[in-house]
Amino acid sequence: MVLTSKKVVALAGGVGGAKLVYGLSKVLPFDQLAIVGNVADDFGLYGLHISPDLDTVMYTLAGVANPATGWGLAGDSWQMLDMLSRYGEDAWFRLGDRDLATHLLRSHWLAEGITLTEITARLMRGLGSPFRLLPVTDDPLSTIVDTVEHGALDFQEYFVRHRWLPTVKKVWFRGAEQARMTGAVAEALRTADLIIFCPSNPVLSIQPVLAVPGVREAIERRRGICIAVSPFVGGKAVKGPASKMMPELGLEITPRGLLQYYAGLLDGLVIDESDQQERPVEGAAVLLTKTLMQTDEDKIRLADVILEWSGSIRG
Ligand code: FO1
Repeated sequence: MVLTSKKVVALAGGVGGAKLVYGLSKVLPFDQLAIVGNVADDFGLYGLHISPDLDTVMYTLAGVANPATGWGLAGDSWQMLDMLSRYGEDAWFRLGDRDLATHLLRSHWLAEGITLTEITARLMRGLGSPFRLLPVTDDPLSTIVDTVEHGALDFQEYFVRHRWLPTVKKVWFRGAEQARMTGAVAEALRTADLIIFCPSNPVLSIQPVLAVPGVREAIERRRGICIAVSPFVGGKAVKGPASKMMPELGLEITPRGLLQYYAGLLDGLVIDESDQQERPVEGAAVLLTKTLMQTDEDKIRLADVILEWSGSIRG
């Protein structure tokens, strides 16, 4: 295990990102890891403010995530959903009974005027995780997916209700122009020794973070310390819609395509051994390793290998 004094910032959203963040949390002291979380898949349901990507990372770090789905809480029950169904509601978004407490508290505190950043810190403390999980912005930001079949869909409508079946024409982020990067995120990026783009969906999880004014520029100013971990293994995404939607958007699901997508931001790229043929030839240092994270040991090993290798890429 590498015990390092590096300050690491991980940009993460969704289950793949949470897995690597878990590995990093096991090899870095708590004050040397900050996670910048996507909030553009946040949405309102029955008056509740739900932050799926923040919660996925939070539950994973706290060791309480549902291992089967990656989102939600392990061992949760569904009585509230059953009751909603009895009232004739279409309970398409599965909120577990215990998970509900997170959304209730978050919504209550937001209504009191407390920022999402402070709320996330309180929830993390409550779950006993000492790490800094920083929403990229405290302002409203929403992913909108323009589809051939249904027109513009709010992200969770596309992802959960329509099970990412519709053909994607365009993805954009409502509120991005007005959203302000938080001071905590600006400070974390400014003082980082290493910035890692986690193996999250580039379009749905990382792009909304980069879309917040100032974030891309803050990362560009830190060239020499920025790496991405490819979310692709064997030419397709490990989980979720990336393999389907990226080609629909004309994007290549190869390490080379990823490098083009993150053009101007990366100094290094970590790719799976199975994608060796697709190895980009220029533009970034490349680490070939096993990136598939099935067990906790896989997550910790990958975090360890990345931290060790990252010492050699500094430009
Ligand atoms: N994903 C699903 O595919 N179906 C669900 O019913 C669902 C419920 C859910 C509840 C709370 C939560 O925090 C996440 C939930 N997710 C669900 C996951 C989530 O919507 C997506 O994985 C992310 O937004 C994409 O990163």
